[in-house]
Amino acid sequence: MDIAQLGDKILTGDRRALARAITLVESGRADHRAQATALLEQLSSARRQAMRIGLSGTPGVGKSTFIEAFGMHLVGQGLRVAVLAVDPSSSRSGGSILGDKTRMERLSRERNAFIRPSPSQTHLGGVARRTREAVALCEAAGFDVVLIETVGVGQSETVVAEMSDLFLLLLAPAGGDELQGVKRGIMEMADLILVNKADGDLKPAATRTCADYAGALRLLRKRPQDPKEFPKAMMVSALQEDGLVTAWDEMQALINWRKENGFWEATRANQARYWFDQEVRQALLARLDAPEARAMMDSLSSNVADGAMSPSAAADQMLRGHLKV
Ligand SMILES: Nc1nc2c(ncn2[C@@H]2O[C@H](COP(=O)(O)OP(=O)(O)O)[C@@H](O)[C@H]2O)c(=O)[nH]1
Ligand SMILES: [Mg+2]
Repeated sequence: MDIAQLGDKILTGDRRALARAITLVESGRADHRAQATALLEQLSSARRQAMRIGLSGTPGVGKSTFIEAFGMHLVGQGLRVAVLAVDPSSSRSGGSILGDKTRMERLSRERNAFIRPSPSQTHLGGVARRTREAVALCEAAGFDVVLIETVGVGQSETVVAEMSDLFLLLLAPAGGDELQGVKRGIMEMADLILVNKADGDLKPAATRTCADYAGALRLLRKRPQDPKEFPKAMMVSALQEDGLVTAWDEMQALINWRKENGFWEATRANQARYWFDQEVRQALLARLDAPEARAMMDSLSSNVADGAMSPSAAADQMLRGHLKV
């Protein structure tokens, strides 16, 4: 594969070249990894930036319906929209967006849209890197907005939030008066809470839920990267395409404020540091999985179990002798 040529095609916005490049960054092969790194280096000099929007919500809350309707709205404004997914469980569920492409039927037919399902990979670290690099590829391909979807499972929200300029939490109207067990840590990541399904019989419940979350957001510690009114909660109906224009206006207002006040740049710089740190940690951990390292671990482990060595002496020997950089 001619990497320079592939890079040039991506810069012209070629979606097939983009799809091929994402396949490349997903590959575990060492030669592919080297090519992917070269490609990303080539493309980074273009310094193109999209608005990266993270979107989280439990299954059934309406993420796919929202992305379809919201994406169509953006495309209608002349914007180019890419949709990616982080789903560490996708090897079990068969892919989060893949089955959903039918729900994004209109968007997937748009020239100015690009939808990429999550690869079937269980390792969250691998999914994180692949998604982060796919985002960079979409930016180089000239997309204006990159939507990064995740299902609300464990750490995947953190992964998505650490690669987004703006983080949306999608919720459904609650039956009772209790908050829907949304973890505090996830609430703290949200820039905008969207209470979906605010239509028909669900409207009154949506109104209550929205008020509850607006109240809960006011109780959180103020973040420096927010103007006065943020984070905020609002109602939408993805199905009836209600509130989407307002939601987009809010997102733009927030992003513009952050750009004007230096938080956009600062956040991206912090995210780059975070991912550098993660990459180093993961690469070190991966060394433990090499066959020789495993064999040495096993043998030292037996020594420790026999009482022939102390755990710390064995660890020291392992680190000095076998994991040297
Ligand atoms: N009433 C109503 N139903 C919705 C809305 N958005 C999605 N749904 C329905 O909720 C179900 C799950 O939607 P889906 O987009 O697949 O949710 P996801 O699992 O979060 O991607 C589907 O039956 C949708 O038709 C909405 O705004 N109002
Ligand atoms: Mg879905």
